[in-house]
Amino acid sequence: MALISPSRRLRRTPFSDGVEAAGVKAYTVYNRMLLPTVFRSVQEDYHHLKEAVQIWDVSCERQVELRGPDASRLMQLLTPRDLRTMLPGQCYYVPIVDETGGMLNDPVAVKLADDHWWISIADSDLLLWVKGIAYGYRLDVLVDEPDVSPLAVQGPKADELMARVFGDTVRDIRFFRFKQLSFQGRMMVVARSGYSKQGGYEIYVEGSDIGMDLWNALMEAGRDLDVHAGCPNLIERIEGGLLSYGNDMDDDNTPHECGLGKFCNTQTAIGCIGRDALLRVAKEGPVKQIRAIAIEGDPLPSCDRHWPLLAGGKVVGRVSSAAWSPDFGTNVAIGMVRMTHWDAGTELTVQTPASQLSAIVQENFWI
Ligand code: THG
Repeated sequence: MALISPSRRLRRTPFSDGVEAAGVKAYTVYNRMLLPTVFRSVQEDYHHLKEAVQIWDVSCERQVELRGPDASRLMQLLTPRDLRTMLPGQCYYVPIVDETGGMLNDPVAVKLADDHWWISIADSDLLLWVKGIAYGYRLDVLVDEPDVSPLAVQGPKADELMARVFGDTVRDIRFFRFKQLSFQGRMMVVARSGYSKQGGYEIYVEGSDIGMDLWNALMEAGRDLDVHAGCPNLIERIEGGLLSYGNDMDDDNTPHECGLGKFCNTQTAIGCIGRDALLRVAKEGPVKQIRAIAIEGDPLPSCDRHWPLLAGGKVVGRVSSAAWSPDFGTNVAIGMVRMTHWDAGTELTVQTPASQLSAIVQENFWI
């Protein structure tokens, strides 16, 4: 592939200088912002993520900020997950659906206060939808994209590294909770979350000016922990079944098709947009659903279009993400499979650009 031409429309981040100094080898574009995808190699980054600790520039997880008396009401309009018992200090993984029940995004909602939320978005223009809803419903709420950039600290040594920079209090933060902690006299939201199954934190850095100070402090404090710049890892996220909006699902899919039914309480999420449509699909059940799929053969190229899944010559699904897993010695993949063929152990054929390969539907993801 050729290079990407830099311009103002393709936004740098507060940590881009650190990412470049660390020798980033490839980027993707996410929310019109640079997102690193490779430092040493996808496989070396994968092993290192599972053994040590990495600092990830995930600034592209932009925040949609809701501020004002109707902030909580707006948040509940956006998602079929029941938010009534959610407290400030909590984060929820929330499907966002349109009026047909189609997935618009799968962000992390951060509740700062009853009248103050951040929606930490995946790659779609959610800000426009949220501003439109707020305006159309005449809500008393400000909707904007603030200068907030998440920096993730992921891997088995993340607790030790974070304790050195933010103090031992980080060890007491529970999964999907956050504390406000000080760094160089600035308060930052520090959550136990992140787009890997290796454990770790996300620091929501407010104000681009302090980005590199924090990046450098983490790099220096973790030298003996073998800290390295990293990024969401394709192999590790497929093994863990972490979905990628725009790759594994889009607005043609319901949350139930995505296996996100457990994050929907459509009966009690009164007022949520798409509620009627979702009540119908929840009752009938989805006719296709996300599955873990093992693909036999040599390491596969990256999946940059849907690969058809076939049974008896007929299309019964598609693969949307795939990678060679060194730890499991097979190609691991995420696909959408029709009900008739989604049982664990079902043998299918996948049509990759190069060849037809045997694919087996798995009971669960690998980790
Ligand atoms: N962190 C933050 N913002 C984000 C992401 C993130 N925005 C974009 C993208 N990632 C949104 N998608 C996801 C997908 C999965 C998870 C989080 C965001 C995730 N899932 C856990 C799992 O599946 O194991 C569990 C969630 C739960 O149990 O509540 O973490 O990563 N800030």
